[in-house]
Amino acid sequence: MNIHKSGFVNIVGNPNVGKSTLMNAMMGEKMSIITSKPQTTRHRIFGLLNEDDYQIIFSDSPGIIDTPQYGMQSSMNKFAFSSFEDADIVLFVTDIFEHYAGDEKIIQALKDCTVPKYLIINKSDLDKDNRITDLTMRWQNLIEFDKTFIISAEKQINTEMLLQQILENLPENPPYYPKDDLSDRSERFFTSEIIREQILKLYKQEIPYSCEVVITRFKEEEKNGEPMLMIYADIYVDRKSQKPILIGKGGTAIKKLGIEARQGIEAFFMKRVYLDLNIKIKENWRNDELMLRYFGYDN
Ligand SMILES: Nc1nc2c(ncn2[C@@H]2O[C@H](COP(=O)(O)OP(=O)(O)OP(=O)(O)O)[C@@H](O)[C@H]2O)c(=O)[nH]1
Ligand SMILES: [Mg+2]
Repeated sequence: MNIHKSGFVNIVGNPNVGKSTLMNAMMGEKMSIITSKPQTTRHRIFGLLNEDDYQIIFSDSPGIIDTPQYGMQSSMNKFAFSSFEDADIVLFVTDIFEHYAGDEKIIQALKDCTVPKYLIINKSDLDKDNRITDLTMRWQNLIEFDKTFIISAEKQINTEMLLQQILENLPENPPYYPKDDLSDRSERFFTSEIIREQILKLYKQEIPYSCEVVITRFKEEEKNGEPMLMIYADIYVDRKSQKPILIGKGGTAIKKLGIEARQGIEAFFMKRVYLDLNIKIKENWRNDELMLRYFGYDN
């Protein structure tokens, strides 16, 4: 009988180090949204890499937040730390710029972690002044990792080598999910993420962090003999004053958001899309238990 391997490969680390970029590189697909702003990812997202003899479940997670200021951020941290509980392999991602003092919560979690754990030093393509040798030594003094990989998730340097090592350590198991699934997440989830990605890219300061997107209707219809996705989304802001900012002068900002998000959704589903965006105000939703549950931040 042929051997089949399957297991959870959980990606953890601080915000903005390239966890989602790594997830997408390993999957060869856009699963998680990526932006230059920290705290882009807010949930755990599974990407399923399927071959005849294996199924890797990659788990992307929010970056760990030092001092959570809202219920939403506490939930994000819970999602992140839960990645240690169900992992078969942990990929701890840092980049060539990060420094740890050694007393951080995540360092303790890594020390306590009993499954194989790999140190992933990302963004090697930006290493102009050869920091990597020094960094690797520092890490070796701090934690005993099973393997170290110096990679560029963006340029896909050493990612194939990482995949081969994961396959070696992956436990023998039947698949956990149907073999033709790509993710545990729904079409609605990916749609809301693509809209949020554009909010992160187009708006400044606190605005993206105050927004949440909910898809209220997602339906395929036929328009002029062609399939078209009809999508209605609510964008929640947590202060009244943020609504006019989201709309912009004469509606220019929201119009741009609508166009960019629609194009992103069309590229993802490879279908034409009609997108309707509706702004809603829910004061202080980031600390509102009911709203957090509605938005999927319950643990
Ligand atoms: N030059 C370079 N940039 C990278 C690399 N990997 C990621 N980035 C950039 O780093 C930024 C953050 O990447 P993400 O993948 O969103 O980081 P993340 O760790 O998922 O961040 P959070 O979701 O906020 O926790 C983006 O601007 C990426 O384009 C890399 O290998 N090289
Ligand atoms: Mg991310």
